[in-house]
Amino acid sequence: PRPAEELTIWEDARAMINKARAEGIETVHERLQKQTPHCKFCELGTSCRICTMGPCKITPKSPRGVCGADADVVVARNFGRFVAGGAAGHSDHGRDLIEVLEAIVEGETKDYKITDEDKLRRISAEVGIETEGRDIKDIARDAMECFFGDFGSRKKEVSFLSRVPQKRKDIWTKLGMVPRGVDREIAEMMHRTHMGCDNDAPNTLLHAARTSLADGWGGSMIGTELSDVIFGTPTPSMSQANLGVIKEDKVNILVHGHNPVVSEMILAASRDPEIVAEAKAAGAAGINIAGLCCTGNELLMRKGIPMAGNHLMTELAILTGAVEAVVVDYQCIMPSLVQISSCYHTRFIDTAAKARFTGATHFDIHPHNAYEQATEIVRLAVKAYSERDASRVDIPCEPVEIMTGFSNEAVISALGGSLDPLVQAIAAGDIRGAVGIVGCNNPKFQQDSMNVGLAKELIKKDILVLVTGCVTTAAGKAGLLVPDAIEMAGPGIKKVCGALGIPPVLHYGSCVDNARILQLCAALADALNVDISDLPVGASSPEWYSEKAAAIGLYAVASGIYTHLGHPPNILGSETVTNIAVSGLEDLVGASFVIEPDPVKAAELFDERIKAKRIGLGLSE
Ligand code: NFS
Repeated sequence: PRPAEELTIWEDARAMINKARAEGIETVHERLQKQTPHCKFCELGTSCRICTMGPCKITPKSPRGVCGADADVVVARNFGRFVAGGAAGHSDHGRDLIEVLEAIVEGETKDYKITDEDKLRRISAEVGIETEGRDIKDIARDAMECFFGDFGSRKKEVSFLSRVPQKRKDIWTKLGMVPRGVDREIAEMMHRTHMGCDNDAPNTLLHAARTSLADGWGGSMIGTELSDVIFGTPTPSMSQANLGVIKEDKVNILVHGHNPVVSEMILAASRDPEIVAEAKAAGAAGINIAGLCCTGNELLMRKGIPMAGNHLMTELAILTGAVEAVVVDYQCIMPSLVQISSCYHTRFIDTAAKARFTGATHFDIHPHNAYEQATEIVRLAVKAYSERDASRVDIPCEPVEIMTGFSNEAVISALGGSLDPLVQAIAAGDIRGAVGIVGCNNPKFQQDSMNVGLAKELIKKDILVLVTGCVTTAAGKAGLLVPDAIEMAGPGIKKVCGALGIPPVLHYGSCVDNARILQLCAALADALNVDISDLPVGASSPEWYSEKAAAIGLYAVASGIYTHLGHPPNILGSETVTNIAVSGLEDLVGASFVIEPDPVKAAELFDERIKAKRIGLGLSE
């Protein structure tokens, strides 16, 4: 096996990989090795399994599938479906928030409420709902109807397109890329890629972009905004990250997945004095909730709950031997967690009808029973504590401090009520530009080497970094999410962030919260009276793996944001598709993808891009 040092840059991860090996427990790294080399056709995107005349693979000797589809068509169809899968994930998550809002409006839950009434009024007004002098429940009902409507077929465009600069919308209109309805675009992608429909690769790709826009400006944005309405809009606070947030003397519950709906209830139940007393009676010092992946990000942003780890830490967290329960909702949850939990006293609990795991304990959680179910789950964890084997516990490090909670609302308030100071800092060149580094871990890369490496390089060049998703924990563990990290930044960032007392790398939330970054870019473009593609900004997903990340990358590009990926999607089997992705899109939407595995080189590419955009705006380089 490859040495742990090669697999990850982190001490806590290395310790747990070695513990797994010593205990004979298989992790993602061993499984990757067994799966390597991967199928070349699948890697290139040139295998087709969408009908039973096949499956087909495109080779020089057989350049067309049984139906006659060539490499371009096969690759474009596969990629289109890949993006649709990602958009479906984010957007179905968004829909779940509308259903919670519905339960609140209909009086079917006492566990959830409207926490940020101001925000509900604000976003309702933005989508054209009358708010003046109306009762909050009536506004909420209209907002619920409006957002449910964004998923359907009766609208010409999703409601939050009200936030998109007119120039951008004109481009989308011209290209036939205006997202009409979330479910509609996803269903149409499935239709177009059925055998015998859209057999023109560029045309398929335009619809893939439209589908991704329905995610970014539709489902994801609704998910973010309603999560803020229901659970509170994030404000800056301090917390901690890495495996050291798991506490030896406490009942440890890890919440994992993406949606705050269940995890917020687990958190509330863990603070129930009666259950805390039960934990103490069992000999524990208390109950400790820590997060993994994006559910972790949601609780971190709003409640300051510490982050145990990102994607490649999820298996390793259980290997500490000190986790009583892993409570999951959906997405990015490796099924292997069930097996690893069973090697310890750890209870693995699934909570969503649409994401069940063989071997898990299932709790059927809905808005009407959520808190009561959560109390049962926390009690299960308390019970498991007495079964913990102290001789197998190893918590390999002390936690690192991080700052979190940078919603746009929090940033604007820190700036004194408007974006003007940020615009001025950009104009003056103190902040030369901004890049959102987002997305995952992938065992094909040394964990977090690129996520951290790129962030460090960019801030040195006075480029502000915003992080979401699994890059959050990476940046946090590297010490980049604290105000002191300005010491690692260039002079301009040091001056501006130093004066504001904020880090040079800002935690902007979970992956659906990339919608916050879209909104910020749109607001900046409006403030400068330009298009988003004119801004000195970029996006990157260095270590991405998921369909969701592909959807994010594509909506960033389609929104006019130059986007870096550490490795390509499975499209290289088609020259046409590859060329569109890395250059052709530039002419169409004013931005494209760039693939670069080296973080230093990637930072240079961003530097060049930002220079060019600054000059375009009449600013100094
Ligand atoms: Ni994003 Fe969040 Fe992490 Fe990647 Fe998965 S948790 S939605 S997909 S792995 S960043």
